[in-house]
Amino acid sequence: MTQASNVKLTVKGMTCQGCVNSVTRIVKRADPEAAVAIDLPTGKLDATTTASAGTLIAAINAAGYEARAA
Ligand SMILES: [Cu+2]
Repeated sequence: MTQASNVKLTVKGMTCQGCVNSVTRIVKRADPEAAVAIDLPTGKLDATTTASAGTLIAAINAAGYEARAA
């Protein structure tokens, strides 16, 4: 069993609450139990999750956003 850890990312390309919802869904697809907080103005994503930062970055970028380690 993988221990949940805190993953902080910066996500570019989110322009509205719909984008925030989309990115939140992407994280929850990788880990349904994830706790996700996203600040739209700064693009800061803070997740407590068993998914790795690399997994989340790849999934978010595949959806057309630009994620990187914060
Ligand atoms: Cu949007």
